Amino acid sequence: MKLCVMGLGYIGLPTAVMFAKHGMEVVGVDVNEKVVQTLRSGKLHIEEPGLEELLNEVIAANLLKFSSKPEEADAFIIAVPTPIENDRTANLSYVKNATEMILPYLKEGNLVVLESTVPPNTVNNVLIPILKHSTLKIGEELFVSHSPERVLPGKLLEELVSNDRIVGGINHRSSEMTVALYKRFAKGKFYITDTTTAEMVKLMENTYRDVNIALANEFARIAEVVGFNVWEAIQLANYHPRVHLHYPGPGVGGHCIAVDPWFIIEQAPSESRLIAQARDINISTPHHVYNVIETLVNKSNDANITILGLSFKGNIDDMRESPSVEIVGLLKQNEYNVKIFDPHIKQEVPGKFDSLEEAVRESDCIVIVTDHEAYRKISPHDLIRHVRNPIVYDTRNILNRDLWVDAGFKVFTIGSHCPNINFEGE
Ligand code: SAJ
Repeated sequence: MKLCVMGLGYIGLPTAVMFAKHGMEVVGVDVNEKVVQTLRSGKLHIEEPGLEELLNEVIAANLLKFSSKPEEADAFIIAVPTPIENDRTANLSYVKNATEMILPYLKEGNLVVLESTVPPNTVNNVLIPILKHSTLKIGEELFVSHSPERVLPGKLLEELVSNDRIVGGINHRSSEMTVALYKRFAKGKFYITDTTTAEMVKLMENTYRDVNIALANEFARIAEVVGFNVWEAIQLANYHPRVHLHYPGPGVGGHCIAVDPWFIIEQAPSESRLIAQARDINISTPHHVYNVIETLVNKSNDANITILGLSFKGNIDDMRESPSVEIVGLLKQNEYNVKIFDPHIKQEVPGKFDSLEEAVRESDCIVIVTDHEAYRKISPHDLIRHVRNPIVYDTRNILNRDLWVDAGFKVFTIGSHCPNINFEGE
């Protein structure tokens, strides 16, 4: 059986590799020629533990090849990005383009699975009208489903296998074919539903997290005003068997949680009031972090701020929608000198240093923005020699407070009482 995967990003590539690893002949297609060349040479253009080894294994076994054009196959998976426009509506141009690209290659009996996260009714209102341009009868000769990816970057290979899958076919046959396809490697449970429900399930999962994180961020701001430690309070509240509070931080990043709620708001704006409010709180959180930094340093002093972390969350190289980028931008706009250190980000970023020591030299405030494991291991006793003012602001609560205080740092943590901080105007 042959598979054609459209889109070789964070989801399409590992998916293509997994199918090849499980014996399918796979062609991975990407419109970006550079991505195709990189992958052909056995190198990755993204960071994901374990993926490069597996990629080379399946290339060597002749099971996976890469191209900028689709080929005839038994099944097609569309895993292209669905970015958000400035007006906060979904940009479905990649989905449309990928669907149009496969049209000439479709044959009777084929299955088309949309994996990209999309607003409700995209399969019915966008995919099907394009697929109707083939001469095949939809649902009888051509089968279609939506099976959203739900894997976590950094744990992709493991979660592709172990996660449960939602399968929303346009009819039962489409769903059954989709289940049979993914069963080649997926060990989780399969739940069959209709396409619109499948689209909504994915959006609801991520919206649940966004709203829950907004609540945690709100509790953090309340803690700073009222005077308690939100981290301890959340931990204690979560001992209740039916309470699962999320954690505050510098804001919500990534291409999923910061984006997906808008896909619901777009379709039902008047009904999505809580979802929109949560988005507002999370979007304003980097500004809150900036305001706290302002209160911690003496601006007249030509202040140097060290930002630890550019990726939107720990131990990955993904900067999409990262709150850190927003915080750096705000600091620069306000004429702070910003030095950045992030061992996971390989690309050039202005102000980014390759060594921690250089990034903290003459620093007036070190801000932990990303919860990279590497930052937990920093020795404050070594660091203090290089800084100008020993102040650290931890927006992830990852530092060993006693250790840093013992080394001579003033430690501030988001969501705990910071004396002398005035949050006026937020
Ligand atoms: N964050 C907090 N507090 C928390 C949890 C997360 O501030 O308690 C922040 C993170 O630092 C990050 C952002 O939220 O900036 C999102 O991180 P995440 O780990 O929650 O989400 P993603 O975007 O890496 O992955 C999510 C996952 N969805 C769910 O857990 C419901 C993943 O399973 C999905 O596959 C992915 O979105 C997606 O593609 O939709």
